[in-house]
Amino acid sequence: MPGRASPTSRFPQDVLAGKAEHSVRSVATLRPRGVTTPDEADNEEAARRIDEAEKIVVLCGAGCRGSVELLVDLSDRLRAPLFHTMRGKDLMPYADAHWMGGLGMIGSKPAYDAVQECDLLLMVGTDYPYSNFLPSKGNVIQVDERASAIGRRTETALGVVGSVRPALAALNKRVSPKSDTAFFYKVGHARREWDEMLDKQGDVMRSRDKIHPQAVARMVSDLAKEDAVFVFDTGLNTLWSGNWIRQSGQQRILGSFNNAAVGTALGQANGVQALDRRRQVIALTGDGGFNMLMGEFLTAVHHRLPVKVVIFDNKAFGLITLEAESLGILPFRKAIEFPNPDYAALARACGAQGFSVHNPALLEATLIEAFACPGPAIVDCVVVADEMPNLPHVELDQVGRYAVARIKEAVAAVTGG
Ligand SMILES: Cc1ncc(C[n+]2csc(CCOP(=O)(O)OP(=O)(O)O)c2C)c(N)n1
Ligand SMILES: [Mg+2]
Repeated sequence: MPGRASPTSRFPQDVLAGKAEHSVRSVATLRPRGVTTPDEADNEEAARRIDEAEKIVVLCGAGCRGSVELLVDLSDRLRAPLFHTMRGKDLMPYADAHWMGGLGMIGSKPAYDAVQECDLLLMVGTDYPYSNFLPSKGNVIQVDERASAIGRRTETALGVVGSVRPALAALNKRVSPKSDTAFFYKVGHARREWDEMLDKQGDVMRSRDKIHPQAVARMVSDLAKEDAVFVFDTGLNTLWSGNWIRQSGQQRILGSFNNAAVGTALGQANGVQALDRRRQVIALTGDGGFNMLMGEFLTAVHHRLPVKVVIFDNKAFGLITLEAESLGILPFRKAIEFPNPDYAALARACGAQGFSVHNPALLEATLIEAFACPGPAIVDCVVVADEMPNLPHVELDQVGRYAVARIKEAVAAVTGG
């Protein structure tokens, strides 16, 4: 797909049932996407700017798939931390010292700080959309085979139009190695401290009587197979899954990351599972998202797709509360909050297995049992509804607005208003 728009195909039945009389010659001309070789002059200029810079950060997007060893090589040569976009997260193991985490809300303060502090940000294979996390002073080199992506999100000093692999190979050949490791280790240290905070937030026994959503994501991560496929839905749950899953490097993370369409995780999980029935496929979804397209669970049962559905059950469109609060608007709770069905009973009524867990002490055992089911299963994880996500980068005035919204809510709670 040259433009990479989300494709929609509809075929009339008679087309599907029709028989081609001749072989189709043009099939032979279909090839996987070709490689775009960057311009030599651009490679030279990129290498020159890299050589001039001291502190370099690399932001890696989904376009880096298939080029991981070149990224590591570049990171070693430049002593440059590698950060990733959401779609890039699964490219390398969480534990790899080069792979310092995400940028943005699915990301950390150390990533934000490093990007703001660096002399040069190299954006590779990404159309990362959150401009307020990117530098605004133009110290950016962007490598992308889509010329249209270059300079689209922030001011860019140099655009290299080309596929990631040849571009990285060209840079690795040209750049002079750097010896100063101070920035790399400083960022690495900050990242480890951030991770320790995540560990605490994701500790299943943080509260004795309630499950925090971070613990659900972390437990799923700890129990998943080395090559599991996680499919995320959209909402607050994307933040829990995105920040607390520690990917192995062989696992895949999929989701509606460009469109942010709520309710799509289970349908995607079914599709992935249909391609490989032996691979562990885990859909992580909010309750709102699951409710929107819960019929997909019948598809899983019908086609014997052993997907596992983990529901973050907060009885609300959680992210919408936060969106309202960030604008200083009182959330319209009648529309945001809703009752849920008994998901475990629903799973059984569909002919599958269902589990429900409220007690943090039982979370691990419940997930182990559910993941061991040979067929599809739902795990209803009843989680704390008012958990706040970390805000690696929040403008002070936004913090102010949160506070205003909280005060308005407190007043409303007291006055009934
Ligand atoms: C198809 C679609 N409808 C609505 C939205 C707007 N939206 C974004 S997040 C969200 C809330 C999702 O709620 P839930 O699945 O319960 O997840 P939570 O935020 O509670 O984790 C909504 C409605 C969207 N992105 N896509
Ligand atoms: Mg919800």
